[in-house]
Amino acid sequence: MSSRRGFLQSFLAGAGIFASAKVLSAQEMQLSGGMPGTNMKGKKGFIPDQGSPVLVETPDVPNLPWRRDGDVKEFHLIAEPVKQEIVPGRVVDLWGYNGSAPGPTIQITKGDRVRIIVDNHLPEPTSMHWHGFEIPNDMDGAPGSSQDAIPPGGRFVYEFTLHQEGTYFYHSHMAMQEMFGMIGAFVMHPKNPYRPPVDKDFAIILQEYAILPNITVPNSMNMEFNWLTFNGKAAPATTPLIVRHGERVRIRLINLGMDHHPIHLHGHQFVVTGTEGGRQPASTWGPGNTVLVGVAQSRDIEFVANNPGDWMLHCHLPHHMMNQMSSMVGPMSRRNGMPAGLDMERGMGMLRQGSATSEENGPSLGRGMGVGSTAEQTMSNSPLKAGNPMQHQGMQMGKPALSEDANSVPGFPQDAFMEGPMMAMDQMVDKPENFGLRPGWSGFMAGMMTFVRVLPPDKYEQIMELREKQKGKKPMQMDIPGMEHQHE
Ligand SMILES: [Cu+2]
Repeated sequence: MSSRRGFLQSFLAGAGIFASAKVLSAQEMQLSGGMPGTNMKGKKGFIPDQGSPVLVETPDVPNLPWRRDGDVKEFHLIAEPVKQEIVPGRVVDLWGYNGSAPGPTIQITKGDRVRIIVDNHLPEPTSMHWHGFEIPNDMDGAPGSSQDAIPPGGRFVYEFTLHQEGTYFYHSHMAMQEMFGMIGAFVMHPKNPYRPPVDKDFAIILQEYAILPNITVPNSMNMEFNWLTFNGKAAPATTPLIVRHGERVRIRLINLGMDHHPIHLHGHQFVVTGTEGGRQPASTWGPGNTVLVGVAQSRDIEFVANNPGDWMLHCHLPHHMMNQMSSMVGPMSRRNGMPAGLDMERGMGMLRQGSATSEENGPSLGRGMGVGSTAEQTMSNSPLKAGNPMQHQGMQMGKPALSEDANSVPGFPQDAFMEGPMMAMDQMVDKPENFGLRPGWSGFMAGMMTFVRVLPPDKYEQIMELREKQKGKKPMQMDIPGMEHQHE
């Protein structure tokens, strides 16, 4: 990868752009306000009278730097394999762009002419589609019809002028590559902010992966998923959206997977102000708190953060609020040695024999995910007995986590205690944005889930300060015994 680093360095140096995210975002913010028309070209830092739209923040995903070449904004995307840490200790092999899956966020202003150089560092052909863009057909990135696929080691240069506004995205137009992480946000800002203007603007990309235990490569053929992510992270590793009490907030949700996701916000009503086709007229805005983001769609929601607190924002499909799912619920899971459904291969949709509807593949206790589900868990009948993992959870919470007669209640166990190690990992996911959350919070966060933290001014400033201090520093080291071996 040294050649790539060398290239990137010269690329960035040539553009006068620093690799520091902080400098970059400040510069982009100036520049994005300075491009309302061709008469402004070259005037760095120009601020239009009517103000600029705020820069979109994509938690856990960088912005893509760019350089100016005459009237053109030039971007560079490298399609390549990526090591993505979904939660602490779980590094998986995805494909993405510029070291990130999802790829970095591109932000431009309506009217911009852009050039996007796409290099293919994958072992197979790829192609880049600009989803929803009204651009010439030969720039559309449909392999076989609008262009030849980009071969391994190859390059394709896309160039077009953008006259649209809204939440768009780019993605590989090879279907299985789409399920491997190859998507990124492409925000087209209006020249002047919409009314009412927002104070904070966030983007979240929804993705899902099927990854067997002890394996790092997703099964892109699968129809059921055990890792559900916001911007490449599953809760509690997602980074909360930090908002000052009273601010107007926009969240742009983008979905490209096998499922539709009903995204729900606690504590507030919002309005849907945009789709993958751009801004919606205000006359269509009605209150809601759950928005269905269908496959290949984007939805912009806006609300006034008028209710202080740490509010959950999550997909409301129950299975999408879990990590590393396996068939461990229900009374049958309490009997030692009882098979709980299919074996690992068939549980992931890889049939060995018979049709999908044949008797042998018929109803079972659920699809196993391997470890901990192919065979039933060996567990004590007394949850509070010494040595039972549940006791640990109970101790953590300061009181017994389960009632004495739990085993006599039909359906037990159902909930979180059975999900993975299910220990709070507050320290492992420590970051400025999590500062001040209620202790143990992380034990109840999983899958497509994060917080919108509506903070009073003092707490808001405190987190902003911590964030400044944290910049440029290495991520927090994990000091949880037993987890070290999972790192590379
Ligand atoms: Cu979902």
